[in-house]
Amino acid sequence: MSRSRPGPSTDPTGAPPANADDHGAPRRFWRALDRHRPPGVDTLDRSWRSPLRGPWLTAVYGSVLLVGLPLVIITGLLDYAAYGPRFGQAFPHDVGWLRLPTFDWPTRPSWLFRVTQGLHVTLGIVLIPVVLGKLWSVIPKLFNWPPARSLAQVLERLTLLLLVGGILFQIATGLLNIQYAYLFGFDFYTAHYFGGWVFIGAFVAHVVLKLPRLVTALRSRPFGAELRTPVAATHPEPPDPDDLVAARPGPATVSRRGAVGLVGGATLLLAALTVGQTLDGPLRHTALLLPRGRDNGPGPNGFPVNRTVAAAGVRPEETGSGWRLTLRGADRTVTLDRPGLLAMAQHTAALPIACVEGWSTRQTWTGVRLRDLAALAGVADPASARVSSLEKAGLFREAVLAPNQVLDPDSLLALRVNGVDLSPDHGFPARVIVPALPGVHCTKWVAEIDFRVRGDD
Ligand SMILES: Nc1nc2c(c(=O)[nH]1)N[C@H]1C(S)=C(S)[C@@H](COP(=O)(O)O)O[C@H]1N2
Ligand SMILES: [Mo]
Repeated sequence: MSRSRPGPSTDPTGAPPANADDHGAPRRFWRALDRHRPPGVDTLDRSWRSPLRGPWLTAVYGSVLLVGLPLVIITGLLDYAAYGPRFGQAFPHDVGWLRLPTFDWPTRPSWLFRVTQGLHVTLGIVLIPVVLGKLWSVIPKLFNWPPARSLAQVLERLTLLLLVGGILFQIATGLLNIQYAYLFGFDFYTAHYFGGWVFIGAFVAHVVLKLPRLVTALRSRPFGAELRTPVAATHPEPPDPDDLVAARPGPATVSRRGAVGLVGGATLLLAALTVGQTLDGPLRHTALLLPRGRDNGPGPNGFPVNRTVAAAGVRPEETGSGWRLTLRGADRTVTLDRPGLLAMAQHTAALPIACVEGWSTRQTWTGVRLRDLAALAGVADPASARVSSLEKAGLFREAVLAPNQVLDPDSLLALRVNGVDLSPDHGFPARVIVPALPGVHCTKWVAEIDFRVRGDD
């Protein structure tokens, strides 16, 4: 043993000497593990010397995550619900027994999805420095030898593997998605969804196991006093049962205030570079980390475009004067051209578009109410509406709307935005805009709406 002080043997689940549960062969096994130390382990053990590591610092980072991560989890699950799993249009489609109770995503408040989506992405990004700080504070434990001293510890360390692996995986896939959206296609959603559940399970186990330690550790040093302590007065914490404090701490080069400030500062910087994508106004220019946070030129159509008309493969001749909208109802099919739609009652509403990549923006849309179109097709009380675009294939080709999303008085087939015609990139000749509907379902370049009657499949 390289350690100069008794370590986890004070732990009730610990190793030798005597433990009522540990006898015979199992006991010999854990002892042998302890004796056969792989080369390098002791050197490594001695090289973790920061006097800042200890229960208090770990608990400070931990308590931020204890508040922040549940918000990321809940908003993430809400986003899944917002996609309308009931219509088979949330990814992944089949989640087996992980299926949550389905409910119709509300249309009010109209900024609901903007908030859940924005919080999920923004918090997911700004918590990264806290996650890294917390991992730094416990990293020597990764190289502890023996890796476990009992079966209970093996299990605990397994949950840690899922916890750390889970959060790093979620961060990596999430970051890649907001940078290069839909490169992953189906696979990103599947990975991020199931990765999320792995993380949730490990997170709950970890909180249950460690919450008492967190509380004790926070109480051990008053926060305010700690923030006033300079480097010169920064000393290691007393040895702790979790072995977080270094066995041979070196002198402090940063205070705990410095360590907390570094992580806090990094978090604020990330926040400053990120929030702009969720807010309108001049702050949009500060969303430097996000390719999609940028303006789309000046003018009434100058707000972010997720996929351009060219990228979608919609040709100009399809959206010209030959364009027709087809409405299908129970017993009739109605065809309208753009002048015909403009001759109908027009309604104007200020509604946000909120994209899964995190950006959102509120614009003023004008067009025909979806419920008026439903009535025109003879389905005043639809069970659903399937909206198809001019696109031939792909994830965005069509979207299904629930009854509340068709009937809301602000749900529109928009023809104009901010007082002018929609630009080709924003969906000319007509696009769907519905309060609180995820951006991905606000179909652009609409070709057909199929209103289903209640009682149909
Ligand atoms: N037909 C079609 N509709 C679409 C898309 C698309 O690629 N094709 N992108 C969707 C996505 S993901 C979003 S976020 C919004 C973005 O609308 P905007 O480009 O007008 O801002 O349009 C949605 N509607
Ligand atoms: Mo989107």
